[in-house]
Amino acid sequence: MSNLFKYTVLSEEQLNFYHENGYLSLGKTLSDEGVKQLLDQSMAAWNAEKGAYSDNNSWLQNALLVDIHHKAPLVRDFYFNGPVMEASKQIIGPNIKGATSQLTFKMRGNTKPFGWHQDNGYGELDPFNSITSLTALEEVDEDNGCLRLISGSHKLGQIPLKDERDRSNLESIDMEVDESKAIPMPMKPGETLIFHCWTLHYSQGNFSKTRDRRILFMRYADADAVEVYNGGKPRLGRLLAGDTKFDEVRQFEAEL
Ligand SMILES: O=C(O)CCC(=O)C(=O)O
Repeated sequence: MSNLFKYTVLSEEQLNFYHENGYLSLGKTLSDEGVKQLLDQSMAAWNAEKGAYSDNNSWLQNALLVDIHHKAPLVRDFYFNGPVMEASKQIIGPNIKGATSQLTFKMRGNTKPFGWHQDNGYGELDPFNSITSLTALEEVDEDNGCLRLISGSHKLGQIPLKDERDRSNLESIDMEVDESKAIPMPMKPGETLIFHCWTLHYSQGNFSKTRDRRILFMRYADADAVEVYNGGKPRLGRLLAGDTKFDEVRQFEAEL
């Protein structure tokens, strides 16, 4: 993988920035060749199940392809052993599991936003230190729907949803925030942005007529993290580093 993935050790300054602001750009985590191969494999999976944007599909059908690490071997390697997993160890600690891998795509024509939310709003994990990463598989900017976030908003803690039905997978969460504080996060192909599970973020639709907006979304958690919304059961995700007190986590996807 040495020519595909770009590893860095986070400096003290970067770690402080993350803890203070609730986000950090890791810069390039994929080489150009890595982006190409990862995009090729991701598109094969996307086209097999999704394809172009359609007005007839739901928001989720148009935007997400979950468990992409089951469908694209290079995504699996990037998710399990790549630079973002290494950075997660520096932030969360030595025991890490994968909590989510998915493609979050806005193909051209998809002008629907991802409303303001915390990722711990969709799936509240405890301890409250899980990390989301977005890796750009092409140029992402305000025109095609880059992320916007509110620096320091992770310090607000877990914000209750105004309507608990928002939690069902079929509804998207859309919190009210002071948009004047939002910072756009454009990214070049192969760059990764990470943010805290309480950081408020949003992205507008893709208003480019000529470009898609393709991103790999991954989430990492402490290996013992539990699902608050699910009676405190352990989140099942592959153990990627260290150990866990839960046998079911140790066994989960161990064969992959
Ligand atoms: O892909 C995006 O623009 C945002 C994705 C997002 O906010 C999420 O899935 O939590």
